[in-house]
Amino acid sequence: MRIDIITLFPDLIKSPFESSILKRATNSGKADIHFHNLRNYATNKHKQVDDYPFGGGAGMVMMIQPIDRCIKMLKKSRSYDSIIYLTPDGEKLNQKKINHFSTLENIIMLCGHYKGVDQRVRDHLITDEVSIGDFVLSGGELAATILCDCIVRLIPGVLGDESSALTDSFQDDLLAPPIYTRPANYKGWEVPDVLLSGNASLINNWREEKSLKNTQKRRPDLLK
Ligand code: 6GU
Repeated sequence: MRIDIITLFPDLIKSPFESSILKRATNSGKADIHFHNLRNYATNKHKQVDDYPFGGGAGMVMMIQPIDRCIKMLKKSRSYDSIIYLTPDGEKLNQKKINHFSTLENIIMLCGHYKGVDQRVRDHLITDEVSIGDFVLSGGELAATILCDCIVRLIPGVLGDESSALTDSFQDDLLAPPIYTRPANYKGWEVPDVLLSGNASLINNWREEKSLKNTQKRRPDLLK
């Protein structure tokens, strides 16, 4: 999978790709991530990428020309399955959407800043609009990083234990059960006996029950 991230602040998000799962995925070639500094696609000599909003109002608007040039350049070399704009007024991200994105070959992510992009970018160049939740970030970069992380870990072969993505919270609309490791007793705080029993079917039942109880207690909305 190839992901092209278009941003005014590439340095803001390069480092998360240099550790852990994202690093392993890129080093092994399973994920191919490229950063594009929008300023390099500015069309005037001041390298301008934003301008005042028509009709007045506070804040600046990201101009269409640099974004169009950058996307056009990328499209010359390959076709894209999805061109995602990260914006707080996009569709709220969930595991189902992430599962879908993880099946795609080529994705562009456009990170918004200031007041956002000229509406014509959204109307004519973007195929998907994603928000990561009901709160406002200062830009789309951190959201794009989160989206990349969520997608890349689902690419086959990226996670060490192949089954582990399947037992994530949300993968079946249930929260994950509690987990424990050694020591079985720490300062008198004990691990539930059933997990030490060696009885796989008892353990499975316990985990399913805990998943359901956790979900009922913390996220009843998921059960509807
Ligand atoms: Cl995708 N961008 C920004 N700027 N804020 C957000 C967001 C995205 N998702 C939630 N808040």
